[in-house]
Amino acid sequence: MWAAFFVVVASRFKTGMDNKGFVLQRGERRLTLDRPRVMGVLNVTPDSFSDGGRFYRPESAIDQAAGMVEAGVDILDIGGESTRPGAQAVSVAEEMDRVLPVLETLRGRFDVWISVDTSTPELMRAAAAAGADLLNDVRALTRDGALAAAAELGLPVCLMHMQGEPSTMQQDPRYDDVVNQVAGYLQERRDAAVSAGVNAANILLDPGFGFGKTLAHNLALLRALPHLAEAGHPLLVGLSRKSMLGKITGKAVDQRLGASVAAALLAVQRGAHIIRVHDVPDTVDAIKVWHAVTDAPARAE
Ligand code: 9MG
Repeated sequence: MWAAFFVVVASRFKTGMDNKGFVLQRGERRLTLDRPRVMGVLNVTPDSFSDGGRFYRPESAIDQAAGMVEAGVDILDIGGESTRPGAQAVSVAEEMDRVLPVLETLRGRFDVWISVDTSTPELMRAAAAAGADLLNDVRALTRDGALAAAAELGLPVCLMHMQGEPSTMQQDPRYDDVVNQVAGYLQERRDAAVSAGVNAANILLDPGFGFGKTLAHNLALLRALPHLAEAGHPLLVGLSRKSMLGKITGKAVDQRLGASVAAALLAVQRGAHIIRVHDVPDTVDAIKVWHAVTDAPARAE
């Protein structure tokens, strides 16, 4: 019995859990995931699907980030490559030119966690040197050199599932069993990352809503979040303003606030640890309500 107890305790240390849950670590900086965290989307691309490239100018992106920080964001996610369905690839130089000046300015100004949304090893290295805390890779470290870069840098990393590439991924996506295939892929990429030297405690998994998936696939995955959490890693999810919400509500991308907040809460309820959103103030409020209900004593006197 004691042997079993020690195995459980040791495995909790090994996977980065303390008694309150998961903890991401970047050097001395720690982000506890004992409560749902809000990641704010900061696209510095001319063609992002949800904000139409409004924050493409570095000054606009910085103002936008300042608003998110004031609203209580936990992580800023800066991306210089559009990954919306149909988007074309961007050169490494262009992606670096878009992201690095914004990252450098934000790092000098704010203490919140900063994530860089990239699959490009050169940018991963430059971003780490500029003070990024987290790598968010929608290609799950599959690009040449990405596994080695992530292992060498020691930053927490999010491994996301995508079927295909953004330019074609929404052309008739198919699965035999979407939940088990996505779970299997994430397990495979997690094992590859750990074998390359990434600390298992610093790995987040993400089913990749909308990345090569129909509405039915996305809904099956949302329902199955508790099953995906059984892999023993914190879950990051992005549902904000996505076309699945447009399909459900019939609303255009700039009219999906209510649907996005509802989807975020449903994900939190099913065990998501980090919610990637455009509308930070409304999501922060929704999570406050969620806390008030879940933290309340079972019976009020
Ligand atoms: C960059 N990006 C766009 N959508 C995303 C999602 O759902 N998850 C993650 N991790 N990144 C995303």
